[in-house]
Amino acid sequence: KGQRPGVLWFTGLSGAGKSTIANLVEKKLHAMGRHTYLLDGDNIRHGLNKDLGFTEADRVENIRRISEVARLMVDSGLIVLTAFISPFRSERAMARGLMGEGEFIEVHVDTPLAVAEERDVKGLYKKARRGEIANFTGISSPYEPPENPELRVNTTTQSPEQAADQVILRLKALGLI
Ligand code: GGZ
Repeated sequence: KGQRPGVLWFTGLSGAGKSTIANLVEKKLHAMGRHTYLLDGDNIRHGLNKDLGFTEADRVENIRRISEVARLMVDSGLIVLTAFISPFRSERAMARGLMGEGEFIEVHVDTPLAVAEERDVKGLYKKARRGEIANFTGISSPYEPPENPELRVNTTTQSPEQAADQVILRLKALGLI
């Protein structure tokens, strides 16, 4: 019992910790014998979506294609993890609408802008503040936080490992695993 496919949709600011947590969750799912696929900037923005930038229209198209790919992967029985900012509520709702009942698990990686900017692992916030990157999420492009995510994880009070454990617990409660 408790073996269903679905998509774990991570959303949050640049540098919030989406990829880090998604990678840890994927490891834990593998240890449980589940088949997964992680979609992130590395395998999507450099391939399928390399024609897209960061204007509003391009982000909408980015998320639309990712949603359709995730839909196909869920059809094949996988647990799909997506780690994209996905800043707009309407696109996340569209992604949810493509999935079946109970197949869309939205995880808000709720790192405040001040914290992500302070960490600035890639130095992108500094560049965005200097005006060297246009349409940067949180600085010059909006982020609309989810109102009713299946799970919200706080990365200021817990480690990525603890956040990943929380995701696993939620998946058990929802009956995916
Ligand atoms: C936001 C940008 C931008 C702009 C480049 N705004 O921290 P990162 O580097 O690794 O993650 C960010 C990533 C965001 O791509 P997504 O596909 O997740 O965005 S969206 O869902 O909104 O389509 C960041 C880098 O790309 N990056 N320029 N202007 N992030």
